[in-house]
Amino acid sequence: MKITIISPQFPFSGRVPLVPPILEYLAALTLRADPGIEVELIDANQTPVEAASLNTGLVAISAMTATAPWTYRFADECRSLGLPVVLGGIHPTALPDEAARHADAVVAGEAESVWGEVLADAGTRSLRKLYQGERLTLDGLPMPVDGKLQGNYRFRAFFTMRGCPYRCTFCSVRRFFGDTIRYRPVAEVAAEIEAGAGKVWFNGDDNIWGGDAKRSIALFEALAGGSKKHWYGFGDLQAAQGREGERMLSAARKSGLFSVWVGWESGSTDTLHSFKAAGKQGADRIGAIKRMQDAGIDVVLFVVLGGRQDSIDSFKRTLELADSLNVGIHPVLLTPLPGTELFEEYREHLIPGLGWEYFTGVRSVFTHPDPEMTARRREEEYHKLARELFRFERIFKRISKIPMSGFPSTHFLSLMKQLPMKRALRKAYEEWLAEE
Ligand code: B12
Ligand code: SF4
Repeated sequence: MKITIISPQFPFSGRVPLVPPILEYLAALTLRADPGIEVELIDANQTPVEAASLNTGLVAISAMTATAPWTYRFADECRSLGLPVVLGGIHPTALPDEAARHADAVVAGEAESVWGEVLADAGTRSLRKLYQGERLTLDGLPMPVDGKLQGNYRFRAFFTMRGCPYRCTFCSVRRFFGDTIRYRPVAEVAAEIEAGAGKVWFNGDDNIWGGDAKRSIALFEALAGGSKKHWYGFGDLQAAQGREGERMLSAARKSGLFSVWVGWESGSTDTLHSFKAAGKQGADRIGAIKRMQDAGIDVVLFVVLGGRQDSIDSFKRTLELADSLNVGIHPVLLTPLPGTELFEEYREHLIPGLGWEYFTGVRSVFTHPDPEMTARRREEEYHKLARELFRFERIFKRISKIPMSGFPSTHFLSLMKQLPMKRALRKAYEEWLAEE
C-alpha cells in the first residue's frame, strides 16, 4: 500500500521555513507499524498538489482550524476520485463530526495508540468513521523520517513533552494533550536532534522550561553535550523567576537556545485574569524578561489584542511595551478557537458567515461592545501595529541592544527568525487591503 501524508495550505503567510513536523513524524509511525508501506510526504505550501495527480492508496491530512477549509475541499476532491481520506490533528479532534463529513476516517487525539489499526483497516478497506487516540507515555517514540520531504526549509522541529497544567481560556492544546505534562526521555530527545539534519531547530513544546527545572537543566546539558546546534521555542515567565531560574537559563543558553517566545498575552491585569493566564506569568514578569535577556536570550512576546474588554489604546500601548522592554512582539487578534473555553464564552458574539479560514489571528471574528472597535477598525489597528513592529529600523535597533552575552548567534539568528514573520504579516496585510 502507498500512503500520501499532506500538510495543508495556510490561509495566510504561505510558505514558512519550518519543516512541517507532522509529516516526518507520521511517516515514522507508519513505517514502524508496517515497514512495507510506501510513504509520500507533501507540504502544500511548498509543492502544488492536485487530487487528480495523486497515485496513492490512502490520503492522510493534518488540520488546524485555519487550514480546515482547504483540507475539506481537498479531501472532498480526493474522495470524489475514489481515494480514501483520513483526517487528524487539532481541528478534527475539536470537531470530529464536522471533519467526518469530509473523510472516510477521523483520528481524534494522539495518533500513536490507533495509527497501526487505521493503516490495517485501510489495507482491508474497512476503515471506521472515528478512531479515538489515547494519551500514552512518550517513551520510545520513533525518530522522524528524514529525507523524504522536498522543500526549501531553514528550521526543523523537536518535541520533548506534551500537556500543560495552565488553563488559558483561548488555548486549544491543554484539552488536546491534557493538563499533566508527559515528558520524553532526555536521552531519546538528544539522540534525535543529534541524528537529524539541520543546525537550527524549533522546539514545539508548549513550554520549553516544562514544569520541572531540574529536568530542564538535565535536558539542556544533554543538548550541550552534542554537536553545536541552535534552537528557539515557547517558554513561560514563571520558570525564570524560580530558585533554579538563573542556572536553568545559563544551561539553556549553553545548549544553543537563542530566543524564547513568551505568552505575555495582555498588559492589562484584568484581561490576563479573564483569560486565566496570570498563573504562568509569576509575580515579576518584567524581571523575568530581563533575566532571560541578560543570559543572552532574545525575548519575543505574544500579545493578544482586540478582545471584547480591550480598547483602541491597547494597540498603542503594545508598541510602547516593545520599545520599553526591548523585546520583539508578535501581535495576535484574539481568536476563539473551537474546543476552547473562550469559544463557548464568545459563541454568541461570533460574526455570522465567517469560515474557519478567518480564524488565523489576523482577522476579527466577533463583534465588540465598543462602537469604535468595529471588526474593520480592529484589523486596521492590528496591521498598523504589525507594520510598525516589523519595520527594519525597529528590528535592527532592537537586535543591536541584545546583550553581548548572546553575540553573535542570538543577534544573527533572531534577525533570520523575524524576516519570515515580517514577510507573512506583509502578505496578510496586502490580502486584507485587496479585500476592500
Ligand atoms: C509547529 C506549529 C506551527 C507551525 C506549522 C508547521 C506546519 N506546517 O505544520 C507554524 C509555525 C507554521 C504554525 C503556524 C500557525 N499556528 Co501553529 N502550532 C505548531 C505547534 C507548536 C506544534 C504542532 C506540531 O507540529 N506538533 C508535532 C506533531 C508531530 O504532533 P501533532 O501535530 O500534535 O500531531 C499529533 C496529533 O495531533 C495527531 N495528528 C495530527 N495530525 C494528524 C493527522 C493525521 C492524519 C493523524 C492520523 C493524526 C494526526 O497525531 C500526532 C501524534 O500524536 C502547535 C502547538 C501544539 N502543542 O500542538 C501549534 C498550533 C497547532 N498552532 C496554532 C495556531 C493558531 C497557528 C497560527 C494560526 C498562529 C498564528 N496566528 O500565526 C499559524 C497558522 C498558520 C498560517 N500561517 O496560516 C494552534 C492551532 C489551534 C487550532 N485550533 O487550530 C496550535 C495548537 C497552538 C495553540 N497554542 O493553540 N504552527
Ligand atoms: S500556557 Fe500555553 S499551552 Fe498552556 S494553556 Fe496557556 S497558552 Fe495553552
